[in-house]
Amino acid sequence: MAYDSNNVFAKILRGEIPCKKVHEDEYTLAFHDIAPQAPVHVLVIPKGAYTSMDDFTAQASDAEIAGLFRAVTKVAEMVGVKDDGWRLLSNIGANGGQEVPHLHVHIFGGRRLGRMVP
Ligand code: IU
Repeated sequence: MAYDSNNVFAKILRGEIPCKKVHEDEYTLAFHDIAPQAPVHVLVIPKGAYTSMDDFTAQASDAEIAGLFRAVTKVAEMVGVKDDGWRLLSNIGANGGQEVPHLHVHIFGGRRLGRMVP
């Protein structure tokens, strides 16, 4: 699937839509989810134009891939969930329930989370 540059996270990256920013670096932007599902619910997105983990792992540079995962752990620490445990999740494509077609990983935490049930 071709990347849609009009998706909402692309607009956030371009500064056309505001977000509650947690962290930004060369490779990533992290912000609070607009409809949090847990006391802590943050999204981390790459700055590059990737639809999902599928094209990201196929096309991104090693530096972009490392940058995303390093940012995830840094953000978990910044929002105070790292020591208590937290969850990382990425929905991929239609069956995965992905709504926004720009790669994003969810960080959930701040309470004991329910078990993952597909
Ligand atoms: P999903 O993995 O694509 O299903 O998750 C998309 C998330 O993006 C979801 O948790 C929404 O609440 C969140 N979100 C947002 O934070 N800001 C927005 O403007 C929109 C969706 I649209």
